[in-house]
Amino acid sequence: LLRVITYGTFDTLHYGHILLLERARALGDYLIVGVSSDEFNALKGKRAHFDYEARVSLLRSLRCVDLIIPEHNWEQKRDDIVTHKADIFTMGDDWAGKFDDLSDLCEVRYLPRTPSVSSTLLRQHLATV
Ligand code: C2G
Repeated sequence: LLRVITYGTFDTLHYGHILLLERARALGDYLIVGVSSDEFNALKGKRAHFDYEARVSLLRSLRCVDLIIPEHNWEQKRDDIVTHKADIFTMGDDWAGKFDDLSDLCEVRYLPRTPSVSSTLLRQHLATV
């Protein structure tokens, strides 16, 4: 069975994240998601609205997510891939090329990012239908 791994903050979980996770899961049979800790977000220069526990609890509700692990730093991916026997590493293509160094361990795939879905975009769209 093919095991897929991906990482992210997944703050204010939205359509773009969910599409990405469903497509990541569809690359194989089992999806592992590394969720950025609040401390790592600070390192990434990202301020999440929701804390780690809240972001994890939302992801747990998704059928396509099989296992959640914490993401504490940039360096852990290689160990995670080995530990969790991941066959495919995938990220949205805003990261295209950035993780190609992992290709000695597993397949590296970048999936098209969903044009960021915002209430403004939705409102504009709904006004046209
Ligand atoms: N994403 C997407 N469409 C969006 C927003 C995000 O496809 N409209 C994807 C991103 O490409 C990423 C995943 O959803 O693959 C999670 O996005 P973020 O939570 O923004 O994660 P990021 O801050 O990019 O952290 O070590 C990797 C980092 O943890 C990635």
